[in-house]
Amino acid sequence: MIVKRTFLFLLLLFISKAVISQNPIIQTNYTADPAPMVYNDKLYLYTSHDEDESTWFTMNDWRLYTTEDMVNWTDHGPILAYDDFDWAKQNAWAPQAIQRDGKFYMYVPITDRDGKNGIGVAVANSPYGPFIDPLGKPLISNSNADIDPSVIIDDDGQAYLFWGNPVCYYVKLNEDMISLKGQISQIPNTIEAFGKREGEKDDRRPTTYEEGPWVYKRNNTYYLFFAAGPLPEHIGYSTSKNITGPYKYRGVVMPQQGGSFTNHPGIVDFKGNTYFFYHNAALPGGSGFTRSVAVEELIFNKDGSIQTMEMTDGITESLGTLNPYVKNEAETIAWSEGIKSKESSLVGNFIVATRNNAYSMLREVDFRADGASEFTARLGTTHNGNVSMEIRLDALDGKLIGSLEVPLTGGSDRWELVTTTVDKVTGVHDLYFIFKGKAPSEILYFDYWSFSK
Ligand code: FUB
Repeated sequence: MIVKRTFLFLLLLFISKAVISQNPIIQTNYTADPAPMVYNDKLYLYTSHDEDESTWFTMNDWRLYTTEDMVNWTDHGPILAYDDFDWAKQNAWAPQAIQRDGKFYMYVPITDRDGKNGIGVAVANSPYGPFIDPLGKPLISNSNADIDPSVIIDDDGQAYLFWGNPVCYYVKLNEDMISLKGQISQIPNTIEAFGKREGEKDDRRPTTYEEGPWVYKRNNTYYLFFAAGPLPEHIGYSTSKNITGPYKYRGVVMPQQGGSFTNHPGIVDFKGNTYFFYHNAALPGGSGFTRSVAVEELIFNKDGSIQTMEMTDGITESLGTLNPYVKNEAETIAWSEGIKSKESSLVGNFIVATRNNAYSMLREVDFRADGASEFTARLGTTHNGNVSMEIRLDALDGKLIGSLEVPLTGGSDRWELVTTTVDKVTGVHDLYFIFKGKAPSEILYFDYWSFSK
C-alpha cells in the first residue's frame, strides 16, 4: 500500500513538473533579438526591449538576463540605452556582446540624429556594465542596411563583425574591438549562398536572406544563421569552411511560427549543449512589436547539418539546483504571471505583482536534507491591509508552507524585511510565491528573499 501511494505521488509529481512550460523565458517584459554570451560558467543573455503596448518598434534600451541552469533567469534590467550614445536619435535594435581580454563590447544598431542607421559600440569592464561609448560616433556608418550586428572572434584571434538588411556585410575588427581593419565587404547575395526567395518579387531581395546574421563555429565549419524572408520570417542557415565564405545555403532551422513577423537567431554553447535563442509573440498581449525571447536546444546531425525545430515549451530540465539559503533576488524567475520587473537607484532591480494571484516560480530549489524553517523577504506595499504572499511547493496549488502579511511601506522607495516561520521543508522542490491583494494594480513590491534553518 505504502509503495503504491509513493509511486502515485511520484507519478503526480512527475506529471506536474513535466507540463511546466519554460518558453518564453522572460515573462516580465517584452524582449526581442536575443544575444547569448557565455562567460565564467554563466550565460548572459542581452536582448532588445519592446516597450509595453508598442504598435511600432518602440525600443529604447537593451536588457540583460543571466542563468546558470537554463531555467531560472535573473533580470538585471536595462544595461544600455540608445540615449547613452550622444549621436543617437532612436531604435535600440538587435545587439550582440562579446568578451575580449577582460573587457566587454556591445555592438548595437541605432538610428542617428539625421535618421541614418549605424552600428555603435559600447565598452565595459564587467558583463553587467556600465557600458560607455568610447567613440562618440558610429563604428559602422556604411549604408541604411546597417542593422543587426553579429560579432565573433575566430580561433586565430581575428574578430569579425557581420550585419545587414537586406544584404549581409562583414568587416575585420582590430584587437581594440572598436576600430575597423580593412575594407567592408559583402557576402554575395546569391541563391547558392542563401537559397531562392519564394512568393515575393523584390529585386533587392532575390534570396531568403533578410537580416539578423549570427555567425557560429563548430568543428571547423562556420554556420551563418539569419532571419529569412519572405515575411513572416523564418530562420535559415548556410555553412562554409571559411568565415568569409563562399557560403552554401543549407535550409530551414526554424519555420515561420509564433505570431511575430520577425524572428532573430542567437546561438551559444553552454555546459555541453548548444542553445538556439529566438523570439516570437507568445506572451499575453504579444505581437510583432511586443515580442518575447525563447530558447530551444539546437541538435546537429552527424554530418553537421541542423535538425529543423519547432517552437516548443523550451528547456524544461534544469542544469543545476538553486540554493535557498543565500540572498536570492525576487527577479530571479523560472516562470511568472502578472509580474513586471522594475528598477530603482535604491535597491536595483525588483518585481511588482500587478494583480491578485500574480505569482513567480523557481525551479529545482534544493532545501537539502536538514531543511528550512524560516523565510525572510524584503518587500512593501502602498495598500493598507490584506496584502499577503503565500509560499507553496511544486505547484500553484501545491503544499502551503507559509505566508506573510506585506507591510504598508508607502512606496517602492521604502522597504521592510519580514521574517516568518515555515513548515519544515527538505529536498528539491519548485518554489511558488503567490501574491494576494485586492488593489487594481501594483499590489506589492518584492526585492529579495532567503530561507534559513
Ligand atoms: O528588433 C528590431 C528589428 O526587428 C531587429 O533589428 C531585426 O532583427 C528584427 O528582429
